[in-house]
Amino acid sequence: MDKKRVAEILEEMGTILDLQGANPFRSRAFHNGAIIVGGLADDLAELVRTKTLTDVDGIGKGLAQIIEDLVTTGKSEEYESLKRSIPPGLLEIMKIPGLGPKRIKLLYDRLGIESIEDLKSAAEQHRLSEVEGFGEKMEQNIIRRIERLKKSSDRQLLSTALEAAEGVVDHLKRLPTVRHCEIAGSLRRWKETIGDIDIVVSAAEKDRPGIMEAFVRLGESIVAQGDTKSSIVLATGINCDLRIVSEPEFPFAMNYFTGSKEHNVEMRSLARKKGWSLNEYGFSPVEEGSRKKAPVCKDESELYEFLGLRYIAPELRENMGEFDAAREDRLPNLIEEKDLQGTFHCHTDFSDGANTLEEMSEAVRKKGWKYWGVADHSRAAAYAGGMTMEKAKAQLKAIDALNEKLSDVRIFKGIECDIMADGSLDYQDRLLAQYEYVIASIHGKFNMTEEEATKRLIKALKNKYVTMLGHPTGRVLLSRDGYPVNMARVIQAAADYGKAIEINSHPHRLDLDWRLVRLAKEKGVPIAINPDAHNVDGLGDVRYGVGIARKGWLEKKDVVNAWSVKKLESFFQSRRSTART
Ligand code: DGT
Ligand code: CA
Ligand code: CA
Ligand code: ZN
Repeated sequence: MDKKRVAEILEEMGTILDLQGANPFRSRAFHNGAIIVGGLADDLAELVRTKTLTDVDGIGKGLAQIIEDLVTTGKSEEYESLKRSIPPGLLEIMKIPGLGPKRIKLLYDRLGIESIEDLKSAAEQHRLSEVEGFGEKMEQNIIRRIERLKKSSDRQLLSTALEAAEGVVDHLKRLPTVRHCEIAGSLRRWKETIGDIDIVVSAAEKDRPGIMEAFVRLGESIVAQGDTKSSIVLATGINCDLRIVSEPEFPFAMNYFTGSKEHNVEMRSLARKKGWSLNEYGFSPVEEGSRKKAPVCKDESELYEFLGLRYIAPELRENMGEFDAAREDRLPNLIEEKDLQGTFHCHTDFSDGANTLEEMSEAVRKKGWKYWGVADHSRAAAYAGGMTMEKAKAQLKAIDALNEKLSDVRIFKGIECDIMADGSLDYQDRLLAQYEYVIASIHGKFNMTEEEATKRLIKALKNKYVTMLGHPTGRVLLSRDGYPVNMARVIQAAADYGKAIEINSHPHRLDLDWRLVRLAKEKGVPIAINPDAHNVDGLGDVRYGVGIARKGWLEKKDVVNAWSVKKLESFFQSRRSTART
């Protein structure tokens, strides 16, 4: 580990101590240590080797030990345990200018704010002004700074990028000179976060300057402008690249710019084995001066066919086994949004949702779905309007009554029940037994070691009444990593106990991660694509969940909410009779 990184870690340790409200002398030792190490003229590794670190002014025994651990092993137990001692989101908040550790600690102690997301919503709801030293003006400033910070961060949410890209594509498609126009890049592969937007257009050569002119006008600023390639920055702060190619080149350009890089490398190597070199414009003979006529491909599927492969869907193009599967004709028949017949994990105004049971049912009917599952918050999630047992019982009655009335939509009675710190559930079995299904989720006490978190989740899965796990890692994309947890063990436990896991489709979460979705599928764990909807519009978020499900190789049969009401009724019932308590 080099000097710069060691200095960063010492600085971070000092900040964590500040956030804890530790003795200021102690934290200052770390901040000073960071400055000293960062400015060392001598070779740090040499100082460690000769055990002369403590000779440096300002570096005591304790600090020297930490530095030695970092330099020799790349790790420090003291650093790791300090990191575990605070919610990871608190350090993120430090990135917002004007908020020091003292203030952040105050907000954490008083309002439980532990991430940038928390802070933003508290500022928007004017809850910060309740705390001394914070006023309305400060709230406005904080919101603005958070927005700026998000714009400048190098990646964006899939949902933000998709919306922006679709706007650009709509615009370009309206130009009569544009033949084809499609989104490529990580967005077409449905990655959970996006670096920049890539769009490919086919058009006649003479029309290209005009198209580029129209394109760059869509940007807040122009990064580069040419006849075949331009790059702009859109209002959301995201970059957007446009390539224009000829009609015959279009499938090749789409394939190349969809990526991933790793997928492309393998494509090119397969082509080479057949004597062709492959690039974004087409095939050309490897042998110089060869008169071999390059194959023409009218679409991507012909391109794959030429290489002896079945068509590989963009979501799978990560070079993670898709080539073998395509060769051996065992690619999955990927789930599509139209396969969904309903969804679970929906909130109503019984907890922190905005709409009533009736309004949600109507929205579900309009979507053409057959059913939906209510899952409001349980008591422990007090900040989210968690229901008292009385309120929960009243809701159960209300659902029964509404189900009597509704003819074309079936409401499943569910609950999003908090998993307590020890892995037990927030509600007693007697109440849980009255639900048709139970989503178990963690909403508090994120401060755990990996072992603690893993055991906590496994214990919850083992509960007889639990049907599925909600947002399993608690991550918030671009803002907070999930708690450390051994998901392989958790997925194995779900398989052992016959439980399902959700893909939380909220664009900030997309949790279960698609890499783990594949593991769950291999283990035979059914997946629910859940919107975590807090209003009728939120139901639409299943779109992102479907993308992640496809990226995780899921088929219709793997997805709980592609099943019929009948199959679900027996699935929910059988979970209880087979599960151990
Ligand atoms: P991003 O933008 O970071 O979310 O990810 P991508 O995959 O959209 O990457 P980007 O925008 O840099 O490039 C788009 C595609 O172009 C990428 O997926 C594959 C292709 N590509 C770009 N650079 C290279 C390269 O150096 N080698 C190969 N084989 N392909 C490349
Ligand atoms: Ca990109
Ligand atoms: Ca790009
Ligand atoms: Zn939740």
